[in-house]
Amino acid sequence: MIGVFDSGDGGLTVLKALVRRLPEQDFLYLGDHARAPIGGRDPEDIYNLTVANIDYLFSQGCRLVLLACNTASAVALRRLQQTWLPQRDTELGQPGRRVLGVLVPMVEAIARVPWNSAGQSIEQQANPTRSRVAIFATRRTVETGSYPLEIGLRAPKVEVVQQACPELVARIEAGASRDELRGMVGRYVEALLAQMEGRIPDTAVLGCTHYPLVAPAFAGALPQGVELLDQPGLVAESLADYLSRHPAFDKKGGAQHAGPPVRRFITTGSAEYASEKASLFFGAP
Ligand code: DGN
Repeated sequence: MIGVFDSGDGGLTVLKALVRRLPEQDFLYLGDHARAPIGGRDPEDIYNLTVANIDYLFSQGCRLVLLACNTASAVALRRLQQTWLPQRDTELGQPGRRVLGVLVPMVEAIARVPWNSAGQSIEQQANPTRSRVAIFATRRTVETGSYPLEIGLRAPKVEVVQQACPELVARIEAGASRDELRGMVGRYVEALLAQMEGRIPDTAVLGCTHYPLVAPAFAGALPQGVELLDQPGLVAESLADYLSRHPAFDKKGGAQHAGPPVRRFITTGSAEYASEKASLFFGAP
C-alpha cells in the first residue's frame, strides 16, 4: 500500500492523478487537516509533524510514502531520508522503507528541456524571453530555496523566480469563494511580474499541491503563452516510473494484498469535512 501525505486537501490533487495513472495500486491518504496550513510554520515543527505523519502511515502497513506536499518535501525530505528513515528501519527490524517527494519530478521536467548556453531551450532559441521559470509556493518552500537550488544543479542556465503566496492555502482550506481566490491569485501574479521588472516567465510551476485547485485563476492571471506545468500529472508519471524500477513496492510485485484496489482516507481533523472533500474529488462517497 502506498501512503500519501499532505497537510490537508492539497495532496488530493496528486492522489487523483496517481489513481488515474496507477489504478491497480492501493493508496492510503493522510490529511493532517488539524494542523493545516503548515506553509508558515517553523521548519522544525514542519519536520516533526512530517515525521509523525509518515510514521503513522508506516504503522498502517505502507512501506512507500509520497509526501504530496511541497512544503514538507522542501523542508523535511532530505533530512529525514538521511537520518530518521534509516534509524526507524533499524528500530522496526525490517529495512527498505522509502519516502519520496514532489519537487524532484518538477525539477526533472524543467531540466528535460534541452537548454542552450544562453539558457534558452532548443525550440525556443528564437525567443530570448523563454528561459525563465516562475515558482509559486508557500512561504516556507520559497525560504528553503530548494527549487532554485535543485533546478540550478540540473539546468544551471535557467532563471528561476519565486513568489510566495502566504495566504492562499488557508483560504482554499477555508472554502473561500472563487472570486476571492481569483483576486488573491491575481495579486500574487502581479507581485511576481513586478519582481521580474518587465521580463516574462515561459514556464510556471504551481509548487504547492493546493494550487491546482486554483489553476484556472493562475492561468487567467499569467501573461498569455506561459506554460503551467502539471505537478500532479508529472508526479504520477514519476511514481509509475519508480514502481517499474522498484517492483517490491508495486502491488503487481506480489508481496502485497490481492483484490480490489484500496482507497482509504484518514484525517486528523473533521471526518465529515474530509469525506465531503474526498467525495468531491473522486466523484464517489
Ligand atoms: N500543500 C502543501 C504544499 O504543497 O506545500 C502546503 C500546505 C500548507 O499547509 N500550506
